[in-house]
Amino acid sequence: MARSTSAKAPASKSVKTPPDAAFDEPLGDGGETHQQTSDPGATLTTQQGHPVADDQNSLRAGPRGPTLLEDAILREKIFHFDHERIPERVVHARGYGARGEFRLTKSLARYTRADILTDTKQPTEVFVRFSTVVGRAGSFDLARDVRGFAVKLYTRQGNWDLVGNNIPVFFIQDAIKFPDLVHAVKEDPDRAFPQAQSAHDTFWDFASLMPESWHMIMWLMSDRAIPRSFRTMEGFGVHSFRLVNAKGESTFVKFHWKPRQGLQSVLWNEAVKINGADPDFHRRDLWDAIERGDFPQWDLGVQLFDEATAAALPFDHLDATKLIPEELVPIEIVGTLTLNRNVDNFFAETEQVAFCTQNVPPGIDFSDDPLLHGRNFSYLDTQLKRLGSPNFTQLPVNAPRCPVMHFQQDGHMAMVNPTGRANYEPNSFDAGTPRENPDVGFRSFAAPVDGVKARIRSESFADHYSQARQFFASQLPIEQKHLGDALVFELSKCVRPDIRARAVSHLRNIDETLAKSVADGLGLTLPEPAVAAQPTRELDRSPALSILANGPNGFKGRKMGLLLSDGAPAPLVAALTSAVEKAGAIWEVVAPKIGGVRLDDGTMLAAQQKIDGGPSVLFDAVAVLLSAEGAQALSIDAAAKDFVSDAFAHCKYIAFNAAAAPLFDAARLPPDRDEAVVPVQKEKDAAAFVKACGALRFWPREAMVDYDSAVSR
Ligand code: HDE
Repeated sequence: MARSTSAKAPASKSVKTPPDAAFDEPLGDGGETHQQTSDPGATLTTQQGHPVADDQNSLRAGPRGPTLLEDAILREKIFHFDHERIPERVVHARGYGARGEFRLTKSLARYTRADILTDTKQPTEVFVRFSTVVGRAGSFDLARDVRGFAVKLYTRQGNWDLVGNNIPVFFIQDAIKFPDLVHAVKEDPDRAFPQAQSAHDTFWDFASLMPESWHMIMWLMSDRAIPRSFRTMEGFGVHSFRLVNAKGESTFVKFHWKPRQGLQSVLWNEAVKINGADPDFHRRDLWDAIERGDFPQWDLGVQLFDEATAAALPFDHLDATKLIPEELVPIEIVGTLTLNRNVDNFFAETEQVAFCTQNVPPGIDFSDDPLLHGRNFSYLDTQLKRLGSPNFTQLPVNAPRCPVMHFQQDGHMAMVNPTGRANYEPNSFDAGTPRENPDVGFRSFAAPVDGVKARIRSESFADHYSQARQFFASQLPIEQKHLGDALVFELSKCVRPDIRARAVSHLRNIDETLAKSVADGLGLTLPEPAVAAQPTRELDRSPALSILANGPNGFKGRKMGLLLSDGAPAPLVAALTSAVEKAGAIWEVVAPKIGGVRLDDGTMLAAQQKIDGGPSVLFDAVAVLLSAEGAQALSIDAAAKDFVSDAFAHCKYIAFNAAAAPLFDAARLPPDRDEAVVPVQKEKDAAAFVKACGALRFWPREAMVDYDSAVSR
């Protein structure tokens, strides 16, 4: 079953990507794949299509003699293998993609002529790639880090790439500082560690010398940087963009993705353990949810504002270190994104997807945010480096789904090639070649531009602390505590005391109590406040900035871990699993042996995890249902004890049957357990327990079991 490498010539003389471009067909030529064929007797071939007789042995002179250079089959196979990798992304290297669709529910025709924001009838195909920023492609999912939330919308007027993050602001104001930021946060150039984390001297050295980074640092130290799932994160376009209508009028816009799953994060101690137990925690979660038909959804929200509103804001909206609180400019929900298909091939899609912030259809335009302008250069440039050819737009995952008509030609791996003679414009050869079209074509907003050429930072960008303070003030007490703990953790990893002190000097401009408690947690004398370009102002709290105030209202989409032993009570197991399923959640059995457990009615129940491979950090809530013998045996098992004590320490809801109690004692749970450690005896207890699990955590417990207790507030 040969995979063809010949390109199909389009009918038109211009370059045209068929609307059905091989998105459904994993290999770029739209041909058959070499791994999946309906022919059970398919013959293995070389890349050139030569049938292969022996794929186990290379060509040798005698059974113990030298391998022959003549072996073209061996050489081709090794040659191709040697070139399997392409450069990983310089940032956001570790990512995970999925396909889906966007449906507009409310037309924005008053503001824009972009088809995707005005046509409420037709859905638009999308590809989303979530990512961490700092770690390499093989790093773990639960680093404390910003998450990328990049969306490619294949609109009928060309691709729109909304390349956002799960945090609405950024570290720096000017693109010229981006290489410095990234160098500082990535591994040190001499020792190549620490990887995939900001908890080290060079990051905090840079941050403490860059006052503008402190608003984003507050977000990075908050639980936003350790999300429970990609499904439970918000997405933000960050910059102000413009919508431009048919009359050429412009309205500023900020884009938001609001997860219908609610916001949810993990605890830091949990994150550390998840990274060991399942480094692919986030990608597995997304893959599994889509496979089981539990399609994650996000509503698209827009904040629309005119020049007058922008001028009246207490900060400059062109400064990417600032957000516009929802309470000031409300968010209007205009559509929904649904992820409903996993990729067929990770490399072809998730690795080769090439987002470019410059990709906007007519009706969407840029503001003068200097960071955005730098990005508009960087993304195209980086794609050439990574994908190696200006023809990366022809890869199925990148190809627009609308007609593509131009006179650009040739280059590496040109797969979609024009025919005919006229490869320039204007020409008089063929009436069928494309022409510019002022009616439907892209026109930049006619913004007046005036200024003196200079390397300059606007005075209106100078307030570095007021929104950092506002963010902190908008968190619930438990979230404030986590933020303080995170700062202490990260700065404790800095070896140089002067860097720790310089970092705390910024906190004094943000919140005195926070500064004091972090200094205390570090064993540091409170330093003088950092010199501030502008004094910190008191801004109103923004409840929308809290995760816990915007969490899910139920256990739907979550996962229960059932720690079972042989002889566990079958009726309770049945009641619990059916209550979990009724709540739209899922469950997994954790057992001493992966072969499963024999319940007390003699039925066998398969296990998905052996205890030491399925710690409770992988679950949102747990139930421990054991026989007396099982409890006794597990009471001396360190992994079983960790299962229970971690679930307790991470404030999870825990159900148990009476026979399981000895394990709880062995795990040294305090005797006066709280209301979220729930005895279940009868079937109705199971339903009530699952209902209670909707709260996801029992926070009052945290004061009792504070792993990160360096800071006591
Ligand atoms: Fe990026 N960024 N970035 N970035 N960024 C890249 O492009 C860059 C910034 C973001 O899943 C790179 O294809 C500069 C802000 C995401 O493929 C590169 C600046 C935001 C992704 C690049 C920024 C982002 C990237 C690396 C400062 C949030 C992953 C590989 C001016 C709004 C996209 C690539 C994916 C990736 C440059 C700042 C988000 C090098 C120069 C602000 C989600 O081009």
